[in-house]
Amino acid sequence: MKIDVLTLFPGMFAGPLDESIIQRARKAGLLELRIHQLRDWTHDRHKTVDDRPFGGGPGMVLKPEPLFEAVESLATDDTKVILLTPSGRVFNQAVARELAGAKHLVLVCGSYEGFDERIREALADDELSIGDYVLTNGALPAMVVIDAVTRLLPGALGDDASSADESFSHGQLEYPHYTRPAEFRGMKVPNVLMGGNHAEIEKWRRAQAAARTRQRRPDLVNEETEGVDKKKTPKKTKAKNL
Ligand code: 4GM
Repeated sequence: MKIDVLTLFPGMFAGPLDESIIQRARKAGLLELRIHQLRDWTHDRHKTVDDRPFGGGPGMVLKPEPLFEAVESLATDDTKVILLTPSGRVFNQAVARELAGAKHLVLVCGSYEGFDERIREALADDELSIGDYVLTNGALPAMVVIDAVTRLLPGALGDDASSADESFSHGQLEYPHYTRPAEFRGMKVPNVLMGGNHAEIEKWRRAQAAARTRQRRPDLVNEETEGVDKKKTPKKTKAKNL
């Protein structure tokens, strides 16, 4: 998969995506990641990317011209253009799985008060939010999306780990895990895990996961829609103006 990121803060991306599994996926060629400075698509001396809002009000708005030029230079027919914004549909594991099937993503990080509406209307295939809070810019949300998607790419996780066998893949929270020592400061590992009865262990884990999900995340409990995006926010249609 190819991912191009458009940001005013490319320096923020050095570090988080240069470590561990993401770095390994990049080196293996599973992920081709390119971070771009949006100001590279400006033409004025001051590299202006934003301007005051028509109608007045606080803050600045990202101008359409640099973003249109940038996206037009990066996108092909296989590209999904995604804006990171607090008003996007909420990103979750189901959305991550959906994006992991794409060939090419262009992630557009906003800042300030957001994007000129024409960017949303004419450029974006989708708008995502990583949660109901406001950050100074879209770089961290973009990194969250990149991380969640990359680890789902076939071959990204080592032999020991499988993304099919984890929290959320069955729409539930994970069961409790233990490793050695069998007793630590008086706290014992549950007997069932020590016995080697795999059917019993499986049964125990299922029950634990179900109980934990019911208690901590009742919003996730519903057999019919297990593992799917329940609160499916409508996907964006370019024509629709909402
Ligand atoms: C306003 C409009 C995304 C602010 C567009 C971006 C939080 C998220 C920004 C923007 C952001 C999020 C920048 N803050 N919840 N700040 O995913 O891009």
